[in-house]
Amino acid sequence: MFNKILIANRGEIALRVIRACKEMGVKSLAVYSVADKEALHTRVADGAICIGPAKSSDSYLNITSIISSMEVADAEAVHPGYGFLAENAAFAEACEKCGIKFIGPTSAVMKLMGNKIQAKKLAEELKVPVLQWSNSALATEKDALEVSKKIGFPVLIKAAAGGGGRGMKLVHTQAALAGAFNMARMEAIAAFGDGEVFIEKYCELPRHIEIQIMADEHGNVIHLGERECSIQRRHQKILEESPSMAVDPKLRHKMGEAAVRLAKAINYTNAGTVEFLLDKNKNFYFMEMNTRIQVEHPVTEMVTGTDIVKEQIRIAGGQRLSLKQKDVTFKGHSIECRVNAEDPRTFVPCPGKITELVIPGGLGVRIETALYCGYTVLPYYDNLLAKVVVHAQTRGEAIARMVRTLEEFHIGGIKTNIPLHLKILKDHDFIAGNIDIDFLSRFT
Ligand code: MV4
Repeated sequence: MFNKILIANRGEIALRVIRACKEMGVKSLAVYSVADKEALHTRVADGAICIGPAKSSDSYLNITSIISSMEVADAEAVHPGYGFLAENAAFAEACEKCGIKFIGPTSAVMKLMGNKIQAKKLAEELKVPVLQWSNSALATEKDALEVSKKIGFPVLIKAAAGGGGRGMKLVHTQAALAGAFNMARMEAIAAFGDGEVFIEKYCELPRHIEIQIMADEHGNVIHLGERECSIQRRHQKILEESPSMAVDPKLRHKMGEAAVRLAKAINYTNAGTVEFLLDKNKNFYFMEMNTRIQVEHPVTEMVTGTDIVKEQIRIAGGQRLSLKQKDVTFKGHSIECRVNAEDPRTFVPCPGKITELVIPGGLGVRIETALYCGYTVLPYYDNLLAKVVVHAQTRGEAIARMVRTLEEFHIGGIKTNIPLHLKILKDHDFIAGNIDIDFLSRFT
């Protein structure tokens, strides 16, 4: 096993990884920006190195600075968490070249899955269902029109280098297509330096369901079931749960098997997530693969009793998966609420000093946070304050447990979206499990 791991991240996910390291007897090395000198991850790790100014591009995204820190402090492996460098194939490649173990898949696999056209082609070859699409990148307006007419409106224009909903354009009519196509291409060049776009049939009011997979470096791949992630706003997930009300054991098996098939075909290693849309008729379609640990991984941990982060570290150390597919069982129901520093009505972020803090607890409650009383929430980074995760035997009990937990949670000095969560948790459609990706926009 590794002697020392560098955690190339901050906030709750950095703490999550540091805790796993400590329990495994692995030394943890934090990196921090000048603004994060007093942050909890900086203080709790076995060591910490300052990697630059507050701005992410100068610190948490500074590949040179992070790799130098590894050399200086003699760390053998790096955990990227989520965001920042987690899906940066150039960073993974730099690690490979420097003899540093990147805790995640290889740079080649990250590059492959980073291109949504290649990923979709691969899924299609493997008979993993996909929505009708252009089958390749589109060169001209004329091609775009031809394909769209064949598929039928509405269509979505997506960037090959996009993902997570970035750079998508919904087109309802033939008249609007040319403008949207050119706009999508220009925006893709500006955002990703790659103007390749493709067209897909628009799926109306689907659910966003994702499958967690784990793969070791000996060819073993398993799935840990699904997460229901439909409650989102502008592609920012707000509340996630497992299992999904829409997924029965048979569908779970089919989606899990499809995700495993995809992972095996590319010799995927470490933790990954295969994203699907599930339509009203319970047909599922591959969207993309995320090659990182995800924010919402705890709900999967709660229902399967696995420690995904420890498993990631073990896998990167060359060990075999600690369980086989037949050992994976699903127990009870878990919900995660992302508590953000924001105005609950306008969603405008509101950083500032935490003047009072009461963190809830009790049976079946897990709080993932790097907050402490007196800490100042910084404007430079994302506004996630805490993930409140509950586990109970049934969904109804999990909802009741989440309500009482959020009511106990007191964060003084800044505004949070806890009131929004409480409103969702009391909504009749949510309680009935009648949700889709537009739930929140209808709701607020
Ligand atoms: C779609 C879609 C409907 N039809 N593709 C968003 C994230 C990325 N993984 C793919 N996404 C979607 N792709 C087709 N053909 C719906 C989504 C989608 C979404 C779209 C608009 C607003 C919120 C959304 C949330 C989840 C998924």
